[in-house]
Amino acid sequence: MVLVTTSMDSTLSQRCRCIHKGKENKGPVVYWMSREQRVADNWALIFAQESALQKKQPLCVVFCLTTNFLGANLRHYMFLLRGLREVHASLASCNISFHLLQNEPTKALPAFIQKIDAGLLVTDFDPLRIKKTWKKNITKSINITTYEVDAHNVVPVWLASPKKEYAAYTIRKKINTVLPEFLVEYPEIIPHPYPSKKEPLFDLQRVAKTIPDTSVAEISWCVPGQKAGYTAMQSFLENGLGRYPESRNDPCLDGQSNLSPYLHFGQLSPQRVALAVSSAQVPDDAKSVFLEELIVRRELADNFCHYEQQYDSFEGFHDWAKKSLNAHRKDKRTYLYTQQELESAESHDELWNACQLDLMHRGKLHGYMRMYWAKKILEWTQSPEEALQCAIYLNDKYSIDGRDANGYTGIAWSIGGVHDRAWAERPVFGKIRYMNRNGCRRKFDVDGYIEKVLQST
Ligand code: FAD
Ligand code: FO1
Repeated sequence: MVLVTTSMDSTLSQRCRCIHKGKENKGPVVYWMSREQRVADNWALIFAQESALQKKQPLCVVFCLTTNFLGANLRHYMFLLRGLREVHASLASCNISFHLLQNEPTKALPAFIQKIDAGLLVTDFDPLRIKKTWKKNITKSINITTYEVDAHNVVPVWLASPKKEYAAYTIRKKINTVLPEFLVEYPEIIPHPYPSKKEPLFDLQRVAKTIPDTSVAEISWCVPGQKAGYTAMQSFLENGLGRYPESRNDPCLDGQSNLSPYLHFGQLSPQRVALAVSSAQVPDDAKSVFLEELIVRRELADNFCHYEQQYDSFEGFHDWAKKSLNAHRKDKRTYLYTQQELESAESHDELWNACQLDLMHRGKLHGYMRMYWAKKILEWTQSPEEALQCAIYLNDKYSIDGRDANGYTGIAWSIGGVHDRAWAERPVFGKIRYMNRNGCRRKFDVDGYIEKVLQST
């Protein structure tokens, strides 16, 4: 049994949980990296190295590449693969081998564990259904002990709350009460004294050729990788954080951090960002507004996807919302569009079309416009189920930060009122919060935004 010794960071043991009790063999420790694709500030890697040091064993990191992950395409895979090449090099400098296994984890991982006669398996927590299924199938077919580490949330999801939370106001206090204990500095990864056999760096172009869906081009405005993620964080702290409260909701200003691609692929640690924000020389108000999004909103999304099995379907909405949307199923839709018409930005509304063009070409739609974009899909499709399916499809196909707990939750908020309250009842929406163009006009220069998008696409 791996002892969580006092030398381990005191929060570390609370971030780990044993998901499979097997044999405690000798042999290397394997970290199956999936959500957290970085070396620094990664609790799962920290725990794996501590365990390997205790057992005086080598440490190997594996990433199982599946080329059809939830509809991902070349835009996503190139960002991911470029980041993994950097991870490979950083690990090699610490005598830790990195293995890119090109197959489903349920096939590739047990075979790898057997091949190197591994003694312990560590992996990172992810609330998505596909990850839970992978883990369930893998732990059925291996006989070594397996730990899961929540290296994404500052407060481990199972500690923040034992249940699905109703809204931000119900989880905020639970997180903020223990935040001082968990928002701590990270131990460093050290050169591993028990080296594992070096692995050659994988050939990016060769692996890229195995990606079947090349229908969406790579993005160019955001450089992938842990180094670029760290630089992007620093540049936001210097130039954006101070004005975040007043500029974050205006799509004509570049007022968001643009960190979500790095956070989604785990190339940057949210806890690192929170530590840096907390010690930044900016007004406290700017810090708290940003940390509310980065910690409370983001960790609420993990809470929702972890505890709500049906986080991406109508059934995952609250009863009041299901009842209200059901009562308005038969309401006449003034406009009705197919997924294809929406995907090609052919609605009657040029503001919505600009959002869709922005999403397709830039690969990241402004946070405020995401709400408007999703709510209009509810208004212009035949049913809430169709709206959900279409919003998830378009968001995951084009958004660089798609396939994320934040996305499924953001769409459930927009279409199903998850984490929101009931509003004045109206056709189609029932009591789901409504948004329209006039509301946008009151917030920002709508024509300016449309102009900006049309110029850049
Ligand atoms: P900033 O405003 O700089 O925020 C910094 C970080 O805080 C974000 O990266 C994110 O981790 C967190 N955050 C901010 N707002 C939210 C929020 N509302 N919910 C949860 N976390 C938040 N986020 C994704 O990461 N992937 C998605 O696919 C995604 N799809 C969305 C779809 C809809 C319909 C809606 C309403 C929201 C969606 N969001 C998604 C949440 C949010 O819009 C994005 O996280 C944010 O716009 C990312 O850009 P940023 O990092 O520049 O944000
Ligand atoms: N995780 C994996 O373990 N293997 C993959 O092949 C993989 C591909 C992938 C493609 C696009 C994308 O957005 C995410 C992808 N992920 C993959 C998961 C990702 O690393 C994150 O763990 C989750 O998406 C965040 O919950």
